[in-house]
Amino acid sequence: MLQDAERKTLQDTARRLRERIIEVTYSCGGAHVGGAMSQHDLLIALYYKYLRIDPRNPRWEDRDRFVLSKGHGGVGHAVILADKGFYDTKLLDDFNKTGSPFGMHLDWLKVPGVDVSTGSLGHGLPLALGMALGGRQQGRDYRVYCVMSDGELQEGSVWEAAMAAAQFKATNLTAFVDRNKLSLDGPTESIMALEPLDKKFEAFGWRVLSIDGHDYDAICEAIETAHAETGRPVMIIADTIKGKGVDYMENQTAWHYGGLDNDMRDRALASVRRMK
Ligand SMILES: Cc1ncc(C[n+]2csc(CCOP(=O)(O)OP(=O)(O)O)c2C)c(N)n1
Repeated sequence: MLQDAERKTLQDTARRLRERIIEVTYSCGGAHVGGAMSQHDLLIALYYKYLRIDPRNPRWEDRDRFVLSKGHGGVGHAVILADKGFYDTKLLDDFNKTGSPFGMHLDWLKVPGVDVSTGSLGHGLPLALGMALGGRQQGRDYRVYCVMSDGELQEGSVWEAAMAAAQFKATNLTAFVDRNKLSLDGPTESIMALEPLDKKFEAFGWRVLSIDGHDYDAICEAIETAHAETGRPVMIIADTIKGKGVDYMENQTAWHYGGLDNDMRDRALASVRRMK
């Protein structure tokens, strides 16, 4: 269990940065806002409690690595990196505009704090595994975290990496599935069924933890369980809500990607401000 004050700090930070996601989505004309909202509490817990990083030294060799394999959620990652001090938050005023360092998918050569460019789904887990094995080979004690979307699990490369991570006992790798159950054009279970997803990863040799992906006590407990695991890599299947926090976006496939007019922005902000 988290202390009340710490839980509240995480929730307040999450709410404040959900507002930033809405502001950036409004100003840039459109973004993958539904998935940015579902992944958000996982990223907040990692960035504000666990990741060993130094915003003044983004390429520090002993930093923990973070791979947003669902690279289309870049708008959510970008507001967090700005808030952590990797760059001036004013830069986000031009997010995804011509000449900006920020594309919809973040480029690690242009955006400080990004460890790897993602966007083409299915590459993040293999890359994260390579970083984890590389760190172990070099005798470094950094950890690697990877967040995937559930629709992304259609990519065969995810399962190749899952097999290899278990084979090589990559316990310095912790992966998450943002299990919001909706993909770009409908429910995952009608497009390409994933269930029983926990059993699939278990069969591939992972320890699987299934949690509420918006509950900070559950997220933190799962991450700490993963840190303590010595035999198998850990997959955290986080039950989430696409569009979490914005009432009219929640569980709506249509909000996979979207733009906001003034009224939509105001209603989205009001909804987020009502969150705990
Ligand atoms: C290899 C590849 N194929 C297709 C796409 C286009 N695409 C972007 S997001 C997306 C769906 C991603 O999964 P989903 O579960 O919808 O993500 P989330 O709900 O977490 O936003 C697809 C197919 C892509 N980025 N990469």
